[in-house]
Amino acid sequence: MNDTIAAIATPYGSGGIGVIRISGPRAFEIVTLLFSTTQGPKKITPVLVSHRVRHGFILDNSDPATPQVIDEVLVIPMQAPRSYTAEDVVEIQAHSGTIVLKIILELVISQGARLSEPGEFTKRAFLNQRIDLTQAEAVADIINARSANSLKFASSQNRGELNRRIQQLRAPLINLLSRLEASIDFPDEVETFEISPDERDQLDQVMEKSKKFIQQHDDACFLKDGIRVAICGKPNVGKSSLMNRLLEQDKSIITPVPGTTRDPIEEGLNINGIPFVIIDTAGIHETDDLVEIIGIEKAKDHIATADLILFMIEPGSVFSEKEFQKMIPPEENLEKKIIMVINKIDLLQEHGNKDLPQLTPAHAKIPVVKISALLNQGIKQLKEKIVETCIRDLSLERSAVIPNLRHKKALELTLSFLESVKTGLAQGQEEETLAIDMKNSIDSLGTITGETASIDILDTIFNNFCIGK
Ligand SMILES: Nc1nc2c(ncn2[C@@H]2O[C@H](COP(=O)(O)OP(=O)(O)OP(=O)(O)O)[C@@H](O)[C@H]2O)c(=O)[nH]1
Ligand SMILES: [Mg+2]
Repeated sequence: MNDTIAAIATPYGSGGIGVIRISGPRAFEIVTLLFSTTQGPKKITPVLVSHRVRHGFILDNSDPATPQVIDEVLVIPMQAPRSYTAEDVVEIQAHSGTIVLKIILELVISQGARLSEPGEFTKRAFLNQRIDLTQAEAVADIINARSANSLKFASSQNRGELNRRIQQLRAPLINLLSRLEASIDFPDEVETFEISPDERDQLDQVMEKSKKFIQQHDDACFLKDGIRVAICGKPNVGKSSLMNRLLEQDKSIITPVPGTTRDPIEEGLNINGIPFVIIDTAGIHETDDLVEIIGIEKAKDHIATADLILFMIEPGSVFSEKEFQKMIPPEENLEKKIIMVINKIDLLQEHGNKDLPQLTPAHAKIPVVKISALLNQGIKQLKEKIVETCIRDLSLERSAVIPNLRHKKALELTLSFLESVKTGLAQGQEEETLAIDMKNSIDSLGTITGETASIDILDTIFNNFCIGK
């Protein structure tokens, strides 16, 4: 933390502007050595005033007699603690080209800065207590957001919303622990510990809220990683044709030959800001073809792990309970969301409406959408139905705070400690034992915000960042 770090903060490649970021006690000094407001040999040392942009040039002074202008730049100095890392920071805005940024970075390093590690700027912001751990994690989430929704959650977390909620959970626990400890430390002055109805209420509320957060994580996983939609059906019903229509690109091979698709093909798709992963699978039927058999096994794996199944069927065929269950086993289809997609409705004129497959009464609740993948008909309605089916029972609008997997595990741990506090209370356990469980539950909440996070946790989090962030 005592050295000065530097990195290129913008993506590799050509662009309008590229930023080099320098943070640490020597940031101002290093930039002053390389920066000049005039193009010729440096006559006066420029003064950098905090939060004032300066225009000038980065010079290579290795031969002081003939300084070489590397690039025309803007320099933004930010004195501690009013900066991203809460240290002295200078950002150099140069033109963005691989070579120009690399040379400027090398000059900065030749003056004594060190190349930063991944996430080191954000890590410093955390260690300097400008942000808590959930906010640091949110920085990575904002950078990696793949949909408007993920961005919304990450941004609210970045503003400290999750931190506030976790502190709200911790506060009553800390109060309870301090009462417990007082009765342990001063047994003569303080009465034997007994939990008050209010405290019991608060304990229950903390547990309730923790459970809710965990649920929100599970719901939101969909929205962060993409809702997995598997297209399944018999060979040749038009699964690959539908895949390509949904994606609006030729991703899967389409032929009139049944058994065209073997390997499952998956691709991300954004509908109304919600990320989906669409999976085209091999047609499921009885076959002796070894390659097809493997493809069918894989198709079944994808059906089992999908969040939504598009069960495809074509006019003229009959919905058979037995075949349906071969594709989607009954235990799956109780929990799974399923849409029946009748494809090739352009052929109906030929066959007439009587050829539409009918669901059996047992499956009457499955929504049906009619499309023609060939003529691109009904695709918009199908997309709407997909969104409606998946989002219907998610309770996300009420709260924009979404714990990630790490937070969820910490919350589960907290819950298990609080469960044992409750059992302990019921069984009249000793105060010392109760206090240990209470303390563990508080510490485990603290790993979320970083108060009690170990070096290992910090390393795992910051190593996932890009360099320069
Ligand atoms: N008339 C008509 N033909 C279609 C429609 N959709 C697909 N087809 C045709 O049906 C045939 C099979 O289409 P695919 O998309 O390859 O079917 P699939 O279900 O992926 O087939 P497999 O990968 O072999 O299981 C092709 O000849 C398509 O042109 C449609 O809406 N109407
Ligand atoms: Mg196919």
